[in-house]
Amino acid sequence: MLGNLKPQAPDKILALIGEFRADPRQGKIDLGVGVYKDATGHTPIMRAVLEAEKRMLENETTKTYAGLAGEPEFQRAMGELILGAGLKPETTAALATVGGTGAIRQALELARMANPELRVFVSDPTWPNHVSIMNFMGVPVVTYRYFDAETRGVAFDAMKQDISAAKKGDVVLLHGCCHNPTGANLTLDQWAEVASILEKTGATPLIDLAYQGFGDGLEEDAAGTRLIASRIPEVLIAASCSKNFGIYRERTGCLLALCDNPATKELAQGAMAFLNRQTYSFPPFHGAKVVATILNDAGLRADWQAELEEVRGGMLRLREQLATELRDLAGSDRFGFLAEHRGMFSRLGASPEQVARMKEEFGIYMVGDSRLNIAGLNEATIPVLARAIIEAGV
Ligand code: PLP
Ligand code: TYF
Repeated sequence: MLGNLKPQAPDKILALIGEFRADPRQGKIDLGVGVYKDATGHTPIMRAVLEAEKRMLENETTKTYAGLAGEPEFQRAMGELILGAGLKPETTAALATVGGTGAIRQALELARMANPELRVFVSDPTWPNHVSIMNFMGVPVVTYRYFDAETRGVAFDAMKQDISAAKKGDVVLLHGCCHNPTGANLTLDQWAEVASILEKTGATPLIDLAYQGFGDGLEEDAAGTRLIASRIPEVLIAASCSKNFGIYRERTGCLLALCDNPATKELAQGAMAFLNRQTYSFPPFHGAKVVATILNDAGLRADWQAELEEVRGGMLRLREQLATELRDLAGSDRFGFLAEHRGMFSRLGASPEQVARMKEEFGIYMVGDSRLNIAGLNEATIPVLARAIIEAGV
């Protein structure tokens, strides 16, 4: 039976990890997979996470099953982190999931249970896993234009035109902040225009919030999501704790379904718990407990926020240094977008040949669409990258 299986194309981003490791060159630079790294190339465990784990080790007395939809303290803390004072617990269903990816998958399953004819509108480009999951599920994907290859900003008029075609029963997938892979984001005024289109069409937004705290700050990065939540009656939010808590391998995420009345919330909550049960029964506990412990303790929370701010500020400084270096080398401001983009990624706008040349000649690894992970840089490698970009003819 299993011999009938067909080979699967590997994830291009994850494949880069192996390729980079196999490269024997000394000065190679890894700007591939989206994992935060400090100046030494290490992905540290955050201080508050270590402290929360220490407390858990001291206090936990059982490993019996916990909540099928997650623990209420985690659901509540995540709801407040994402929605702030706008959280309405009586109409918000919440589910602990296997990372942000699990939240996206369960959101799509939930939407398809509610509408078997579901179509999903996704930005062109988007995180490749979005499209891959939808293709695997057999859910039709419609792309909307998003990235302006000339300015490397958002092609907002085109985006508005394309998402206007989404109808009631369709889902429009939006990146809450720190767009992956481009780094180009909507302004708050543009979020308001998107909300007006969704109001008019009745389509349901699914907001993928994987980088809250990595762009302009915890509150700022949630502002678009909060605006949509304040205006649209039904909103799905798939949040990841992998990046902002640095707990990638613990697989921690959460799906929120904002409903317009308590009866619908009960239906959604029941369907979401059912989806967990059908997929893996109970969601992972450890990472969710770490997150709840941090968010519900003033001291740990303050320390976590301070460290997250250091991480965010460090990436912003790297962006500015790279943009400055390139301005000096290019003699123009055409790479100024690198300082405007937010989050871990920027799409450089290099051709596949130029990306290949940077890898072969300079040992610089980025994703084939010229997405680079800013956190993979440090003060010493910025000039190396800048020279490679110019020499490759970008
Ligand atoms: N969504 C986006 C846009 C991402 O970049 C990621 C990356 O890791 C995820 C969701 C899911 O993350 P995870 O499943 O590791 O929590
Ligand atoms: O885009 C990235 O690099 C991160 C990590 O299948 C990632 O989101 C990449 C691919 C994948 C899972 C996670």
